[in-house]
Amino acid sequence: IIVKKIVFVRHGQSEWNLANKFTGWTDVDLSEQGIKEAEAAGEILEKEGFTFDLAFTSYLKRATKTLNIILDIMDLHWIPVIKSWKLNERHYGDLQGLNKAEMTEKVGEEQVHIWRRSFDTPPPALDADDSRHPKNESKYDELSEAELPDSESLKMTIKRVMPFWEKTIVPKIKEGRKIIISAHGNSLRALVKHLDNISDEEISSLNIPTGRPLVYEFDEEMNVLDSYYLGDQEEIDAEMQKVKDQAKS
Ligand code: DG2
Repeated sequence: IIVKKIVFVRHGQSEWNLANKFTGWTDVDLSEQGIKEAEAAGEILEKEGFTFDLAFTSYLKRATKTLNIILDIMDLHWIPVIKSWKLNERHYGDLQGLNKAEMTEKVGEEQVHIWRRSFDTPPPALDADDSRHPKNESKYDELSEAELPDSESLKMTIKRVMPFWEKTIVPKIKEGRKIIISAHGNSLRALVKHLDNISDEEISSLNIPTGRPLVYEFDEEMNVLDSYYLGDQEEIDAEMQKVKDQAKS
């Protein structure tokens, strides 16, 4: 059988991952460590013999810059890059900009866990007149009223990520294109939930580390044959645990 491989990567550490703030659609930059993580991702992909001829990313610079750094390291500047808001991070509503650990002190661990990992409870919504609302950003002008989020649960995120996956990405995988997707903790959790058939309950314990290439192998019917992170597995496990514990006070 012909095995098709694709690579997902959560952007390297962002300024607000570092500051431990709820980020969502806030367009923050990579931290210095995040840049290094992206470089290391490019290096290990090259070392493991990966190459790409098509890339997908979000409208958020922490993901696009991570992709650019990886493509720079791999000398793959030429490949087409398709950007879509549908790969954006889950919108974190009115929580955007608040510190995760401080909020745990304020409202308790359980409430923050619901905000971060509930399948279908969205965080508190942004007011329509809030200056952070995506309707005030020209990069989201293409979105209809109904598409513009003021907060999203994972379930709502799945509703916009999965059609993009099915209609735009899967046909390219089937054509045999060699694809890398640079996205975000929760937009990737949406994809992994689908690919690994994870239940609504179990997905709450899945955490994705920054800057670590995650490889999926498919057969020609798009059945998942295997999936694995590139890199030191012990380090990666520790990083996943850190993401999980991020909101601890
Ligand atoms: C983080 C994820 O998104 O946070 O929006 O704060 O992947 O873009 O850094 P990312 C955010 P958690 O849901 O893990 O708290």
